[in-house]
Amino acid sequence: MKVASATLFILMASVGLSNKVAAQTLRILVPAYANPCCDGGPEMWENLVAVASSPDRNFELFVIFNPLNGPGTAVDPNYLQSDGSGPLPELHAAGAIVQGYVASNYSQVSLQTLKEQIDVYFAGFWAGHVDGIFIDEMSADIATTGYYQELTNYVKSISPQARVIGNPGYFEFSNPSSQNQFSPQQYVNSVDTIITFENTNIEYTTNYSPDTVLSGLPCHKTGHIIHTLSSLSTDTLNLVANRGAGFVYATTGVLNTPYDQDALGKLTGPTGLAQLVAQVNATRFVLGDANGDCLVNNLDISGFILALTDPAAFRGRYPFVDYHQVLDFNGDSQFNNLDIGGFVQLLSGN
Ligand SMILES: [Ca+2]
Ligand SMILES: [Ca+2]
Repeated sequence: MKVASATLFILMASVGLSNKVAAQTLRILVPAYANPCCDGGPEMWENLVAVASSPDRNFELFVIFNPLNGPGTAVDPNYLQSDGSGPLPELHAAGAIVQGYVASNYSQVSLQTLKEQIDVYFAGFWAGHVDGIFIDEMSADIATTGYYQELTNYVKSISPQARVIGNPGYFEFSNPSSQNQFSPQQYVNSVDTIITFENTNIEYTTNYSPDTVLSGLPCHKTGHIIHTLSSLSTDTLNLVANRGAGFVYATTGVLNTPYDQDALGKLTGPTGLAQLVAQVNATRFVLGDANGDCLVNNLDISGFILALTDPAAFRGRYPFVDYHQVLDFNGDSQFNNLDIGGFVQLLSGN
């Protein structure tokens, strides 16, 4: 599509502007802690494979793989059989992003032990089936920044594309030792994504009060895990979106094992995962967010131009950004030059 050079100039000149809108491109992060051997496990894993395989899936599906509170000491054939079949390779082949689980016990587990567990996921008996690492029991003390940064660096040294998700499960960070070696920003950046809420829905609706360091971050930086919902509702996902988190899991499951069941808290019967997927699809974009980071700012200009001039290249770079919706400023269900004015207006705050 031809774009007037004067228009491109206007787009490129829209610099120095603040973020206008924070809403959502949600990714689902499923703590798939039920073993596919038994109870609700077979159904959970079948449903995960079905969701991952669906041609209609237009979001990234992350699955936390936790065979034995960590990688375990041998292959569990319920996940992976000796002939290479099983729910784990099926899920991975269907395009789900598999995060291997490790627990850091609030930085009390030795780095050497965790590195050995990470090795098992990437180079040991789970090799080829794991994409990233989920660090549970992340300390909220920013003095531990160096510890988590070292783990992240280690993962990246093995697999530069791997995502490291850390889970303090809490939205406020502390500095009890009054150290000044690390800043809150460095703490948040010690992992790729930080889970800043993991608790009940009542806590989420009444007591969520995030640390100031969490404001204005792109949505791939934070995630929220909400359990003990009375029902799955788009209200919950809209709240997650409005709070700027890009990774979500929501379930009616309850303590002590909210993730050993499906999203409707069931061990058997119809799954809640499909319902969660439908709700995510209904809440997942913000007008003008060309690069899918949930913020609208100058970083979206190059994506906007790419979508206008080379749609195939845009799809290659941002596969889950539906630019026909996200960049349709004049509401005519198409994306073309007629949408430039609305985008410029939004960026310039007019
Ligand atoms: Ca953006
Ligand atoms: Ca349009």
